Parts: sequence; structure tokens; C-alpha cells
Amino acid sequence: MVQAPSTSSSSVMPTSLSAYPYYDVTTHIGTCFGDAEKTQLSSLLKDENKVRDLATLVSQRGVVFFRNQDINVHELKQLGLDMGRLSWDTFAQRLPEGYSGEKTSRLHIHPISEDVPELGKDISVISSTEGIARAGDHMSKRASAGWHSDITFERVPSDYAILKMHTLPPVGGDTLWASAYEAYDRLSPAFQTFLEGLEAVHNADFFNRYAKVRGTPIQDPRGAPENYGEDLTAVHPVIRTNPVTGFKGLYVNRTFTKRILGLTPDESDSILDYLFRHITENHDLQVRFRWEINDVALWDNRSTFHTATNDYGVTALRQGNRVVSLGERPFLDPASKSRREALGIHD
Ligand SMILES: O=C(O)CCC(=O)C(=O)O
Ligand SMILES: [Fe+2]
Repeated sequence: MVQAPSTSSSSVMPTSLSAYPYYDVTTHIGTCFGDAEKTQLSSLLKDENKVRDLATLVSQRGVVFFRNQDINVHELKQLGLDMGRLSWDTFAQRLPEGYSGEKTSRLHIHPISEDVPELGKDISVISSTEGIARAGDHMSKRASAGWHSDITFERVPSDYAILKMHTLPPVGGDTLWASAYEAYDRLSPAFQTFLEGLEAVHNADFFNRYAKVRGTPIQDPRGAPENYGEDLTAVHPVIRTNPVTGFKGLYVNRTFTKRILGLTPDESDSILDYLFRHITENHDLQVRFRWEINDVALWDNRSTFHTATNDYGVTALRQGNRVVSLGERPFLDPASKSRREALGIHD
């Protein structure tokens, strides 16, 4: 039997990172730096060139994994802030008029963030026992009900998120990501054109209900001047341009997107359902990550979706710390390209 030569290296790996051992986890999404002895984010974050290139790589590949990291929560925050700031400075020319100038958004403070003094409000605790990860979760729903991009109910949603897992069940609790670029590329040109004129309403009333039951107020403001108030609702384009890559991606998600404006409620429900299934049922635009202790995942929330897997018992602990950096108000540049078109991928 003849085996094709290994083609594990990514065509989009920036030079400053290419010396670290890595491999692409799937064709369309996910790259992994698996050699913890040679690759630590805690040292990489001291070099602005590498941080900028890491942000670009995350935007290109959707999600990037690092095994067994020693990075602490303060460094996680610094990395989140720096990735957002450096990529904003680098790609500001791709932002439409009215967006120029210094980036005013920082790290997100989640509306139901717990105030853990040693972590700070800008760390989201991802826990199997309470809070953000389980707030909208129901065992009676299909597992695919959990797909989302983080905090799209904010007027200024997230550019990057970084999650480090420190406690895991012996088995289970994988996380899946899906590529919004590839989801866009798989739609017919006629459907792409139809969607490009549309905007959708995103909402997270369930966080208001959760806060009420818990008896704590909604956090306000939440990391950007635009993200204030208790009404967790925003309107965003259905197709969005990522300013870092310049690629178009599908920007609706099952958890937060409620309604496409300009369509009848029935039309909106049907089209959203089609698009959600398009994301969740095409496993060849997804990557599934099996966590080990102290692994870190970094993803671009503008151009990916993700979901946790609740297949471990209620007594098993699973916990991590997440930072979510805020980006720009989502926009569509009609002149921007699809990922396949820009990279010349035809098969
Ligand atoms: O628990 C997970 O695997 C992911 C949770 C999540 O949605 C997030 O960290 O944004
Ligand atoms: Fe999430």
C-alpha cells in the first residue's frame, strides 16, 4: 500500500511560530502545538511579534490548541488583551469608516460573572457545577443545542477567547468547534447573496432569568463602552467579515440568534434552523478536542462556533478559566472574499 506523504503543516503558519512543533488537526479548522517542553504561552507572550502572529493564526485556523501549559490567570488576561490590541492595530485598515482609532474594547465581564476576588470579574469560570457553561443547559435537549459563539448578544462581541482547563473528568467533556468560514463557503452563491443583505437579532434573556434566580445583578458595563444595560440584545449582520483574515463567515448561532430581520417569523425560523443544522450536521467543518489537564484552547469568536459535551456524570468535576477579549462591532465588507476563494482551495 502506498501512503501519501504527511502534509500536516499548515499553509498559513506565520514564520515567527513555524519553529514550534505543530500539526493541523483537521483540514479546515484547528491547529495543535503539542510539545509542551518546547512551547509555552507564558514565554511566547513576552514577544509582541509572536503574539500578533498567534492572533493571526487563530483567526486563520479558527481554534489553536496548546498542550500542558503553565500560563497563569494574569498571563491569560494579558494574552487576551494583547492579541486583541495587536491584531486591531495591524488590521485597522480593514475596518470600515467610523471604526478607526484606538481600540476601546478590553476583556469582557460576563453579565452573570461571579466575583471571585483572586480571579477578577474578567475571568469567566467555566464549571460543570454552575454558572456560564450550564446556565442555558437542559438534559432534555439534543447535544447539538449548545452550539454558539460567545456573547453575541453584546453590541461589541468577542474577537478572541482563551480557555485553560485545570480540572477534568477521567473521560468525557470534549469540546467541539466549527468553522464559520467553511460554513459560508458551503452555501450556494445564490443563498450567500441572499444572506449578505440580512441582519439578525441576538439575545440572552436566559442570563437575566439566571441572575434573578441567583439574586445577583447583571454586570454592567461589560468591557466596552457599548456593552451596557440589562437588555442583552444586539443586531448583527448574518454574514460577517473577519478583519484579520479578510474572510467572510456565517454569523448566526443556535444559542443566541433569535430572528432574521426583514423576514416573516416563519421564514426566519426555517432559515435559521437550516443554518444551525448546516453548522452542526457537517462534521467535516468541525474539530473535536479531547482535553488533558492544563491544556489551553484559543479561538476566534468572529469566525467559529463551539459546544461543550456534557457526557460525564453529575458528580465529576470539570473546571477551567476563560478570558474573552472584545473586538469590533461586527460588519460585512461586501468586497471581502470567502476563505476558499482567498486561499485558492478548490477541492
Ligand atoms: O466547557 C466548554 O468546553 C466550553 C464552554 C464554553 O462555551 C466557553 O468556554 O466559551
Ligand atoms: Fe462558549
